[in-house]
Amino acid sequence: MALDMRRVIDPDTYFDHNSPPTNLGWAHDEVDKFIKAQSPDQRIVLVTSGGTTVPLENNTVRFVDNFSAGTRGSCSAEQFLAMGYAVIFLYREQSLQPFNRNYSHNTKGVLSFLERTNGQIRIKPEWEEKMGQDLDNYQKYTQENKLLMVNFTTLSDYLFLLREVSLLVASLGPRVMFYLAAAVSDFFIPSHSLSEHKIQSATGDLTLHMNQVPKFLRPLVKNWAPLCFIVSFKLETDPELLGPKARHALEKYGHQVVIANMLHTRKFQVWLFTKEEAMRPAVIQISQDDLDAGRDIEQDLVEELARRHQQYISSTLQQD
Ligand code: PAZ
Repeated sequence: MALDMRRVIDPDTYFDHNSPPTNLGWAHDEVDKFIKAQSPDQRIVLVTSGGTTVPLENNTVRFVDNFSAGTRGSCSAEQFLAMGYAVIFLYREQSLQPFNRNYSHNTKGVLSFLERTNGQIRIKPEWEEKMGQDLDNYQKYTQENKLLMVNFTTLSDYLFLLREVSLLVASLGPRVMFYLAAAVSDFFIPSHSLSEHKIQSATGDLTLHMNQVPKFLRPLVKNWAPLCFIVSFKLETDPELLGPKARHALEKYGHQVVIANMLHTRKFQVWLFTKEEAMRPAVIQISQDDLDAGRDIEQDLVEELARRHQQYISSTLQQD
């Protein structure tokens, strides 16, 4: 399979030529209700999480996927809630969700938190405390209107939903943080070039022509939500590229923070690039022992971002 990736189109053209997701109207109404239910000084974060798909067929059998389990996003959402934020969680369907992530994708084995005793199914004693906390937290935050979950599957779903939510929360200004941890495809096949039905193998090898996805961070920062505190992520596999690409993103889009991480060490180490710390980014890291003991790097990362977000809110209030 050969990939031919060329032609850059602008964001507006993208929306004109692709169909919105079926949950766009629902998401609009729910986000609108959610933000109206918050108190005037409530800090809000939009957490994006999981990878986008790029379908190869209109009746989709095959698609190109972006790597992301949703660990960063779901774990961060829990931390933001614990720090008093209201969270809009825009996530890839079937990826990890806050408070459910340890059960739906349990690495210790399917349903390994359950056992049968005297014919009765019950939670294993060692899981009871954690599960109880997760259940209580999930119920508390949803009932208090502090957690709203919106799902996407394709790149197109994601972009439409991101624009919709951004435009709705933009009026709340600096007290909104964007935490863009989703892994979003850089390439796509425009809908008019998609095969209607399943691509057949009878004709031999498959060559794909993929267009470059417009850079949506530009309109997000400049037009959709210009007063909000925006944190983007940069994932690389070549260590030589990570710093230069993170700095380039900051210069190009002019937002507040780029969090840089390497694929294989992302659970242990991340770098925070800002305009002031472009050459000496702050490092957040934990050890394998910390991880084994149940500590997630997101605890420290979210704490640090919440601190910086508070400074940003205070500095914009001083300017008024
Ligand atoms: O979801 P996950 O925990 O498996 O991975 C998180 C991540 C690596 C997708 C995230 O930290 C990230 O870097 N997101 C942006 C990816 C990108 O550059 O498109």
